[in-house]
Amino acid sequence: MKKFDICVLGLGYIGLPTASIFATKGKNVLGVDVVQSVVDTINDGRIHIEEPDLDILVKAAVQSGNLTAATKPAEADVFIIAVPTPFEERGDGSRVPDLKYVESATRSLAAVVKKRDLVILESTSPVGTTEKMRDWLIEELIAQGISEANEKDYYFVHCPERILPGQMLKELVTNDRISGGLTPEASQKAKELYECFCTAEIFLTDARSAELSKLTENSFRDVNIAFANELSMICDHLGMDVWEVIKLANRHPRVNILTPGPGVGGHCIAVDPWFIVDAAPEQAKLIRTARVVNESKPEHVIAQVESKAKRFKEPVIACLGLAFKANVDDLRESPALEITKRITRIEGAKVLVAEPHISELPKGLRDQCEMMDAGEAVKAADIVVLLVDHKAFASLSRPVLAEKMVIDTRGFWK
Ligand code: SAJ
Repeated sequence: MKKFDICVLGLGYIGLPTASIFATKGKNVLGVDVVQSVVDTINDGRIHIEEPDLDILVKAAVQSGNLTAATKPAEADVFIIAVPTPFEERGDGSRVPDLKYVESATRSLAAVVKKRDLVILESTSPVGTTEKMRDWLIEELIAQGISEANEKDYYFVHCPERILPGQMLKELVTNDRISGGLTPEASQKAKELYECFCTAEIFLTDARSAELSKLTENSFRDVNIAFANELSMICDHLGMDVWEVIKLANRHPRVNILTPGPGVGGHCIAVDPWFIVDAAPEQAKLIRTARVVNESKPEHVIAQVESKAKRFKEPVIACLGLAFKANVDDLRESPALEITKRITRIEGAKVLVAEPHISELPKGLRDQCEMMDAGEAVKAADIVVLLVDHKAFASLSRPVLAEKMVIDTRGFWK
């Protein structure tokens, strides 16, 4: 079996750029994904997700011979786990973290890990997950007959990813990082590894502090977006222009209100605060309320569209954008998608969808609406609902828009 420098488990939005950048820095990297088509695409030097310049990086990494992909891990000195950490929705409305992907990735290492290897968790995870990762691995090694398996023989670290979709390749290099090990030696080893491409500071801490600081960053942003979204609903209630209010308030030297939108999406900010709420439900009042406010925003937009649609017998409604935010193709937890699905249920409505970042409509919309170019959709519509501020929508004809009923959830045309 070939031995690699690094084995990255999970070749999604985090794992693929990380594996590729290590490969272009001369490390011999094996990328692992359970989906065969993803593995084939990468081995072909192509990508299965959209991110600026990622295609160039992956192609260079594969062509150099330093990046190969497979469905199973192999021997390496370092293992990086970058798999999803979703939540599970309980009947009572509470959400609990679902660590099944981290657990199965960790257990899969038992067949290949050797003493002194470094095992890094990059996936955003609830407090205590790095300790669980250690326990799962030792348990699995013992189950496979290595009865002397001991946690002291391996280095376990949490190094949360912090990169922003749309600017991943830049932020991968220039963002400060946190290296939180179960031991100081583990933190130090991971720091030395990331220094091969990270030009910013790498801070050493313990694993639990690393886990909570990552969750805190995204919860901080969620709370701030909730403030903007709540303000937009207050302004709608008062018949006022939220963009004007925010513009003026932001002229105060210590005020910086974020931008309201149709809700908060993506696999990070809409998910991570729940991990804190789950861990400390009595204490996390503000964080929970921010989630509730942001989750209520799509409903508010739907009500606005329904109210305008009532004025037509058979309204034609153009929904602009399905992605969770501007200039990406990611539909995970997207409020735009949720709103569009609900709009298709408005009686008598014909729904036209423009989403320049995807080539076909997702399931659940395919039979309910028509996908078309944004300009054509706007021309044909009675009501235009701007859901995502994609650059591609900036050139839409203002005179044509002026003739339509417009719901601009992002203040894009202000
Ligand atoms: N949004 C607003 N108004 C704003 C800013 C964002 O409505 O003023 C919405 C976006 O439209 C989107 C959602 O919030 O639906 C999240 O977008 P985002 O750009 O704020 O963040 P993400 O989810 O793309 O990436 C975040 C980043 N975290 C922080 O900025 C604290 C990123 O650095 C993390 O690496 C990433 O989560 C992650 O993977 O955890």
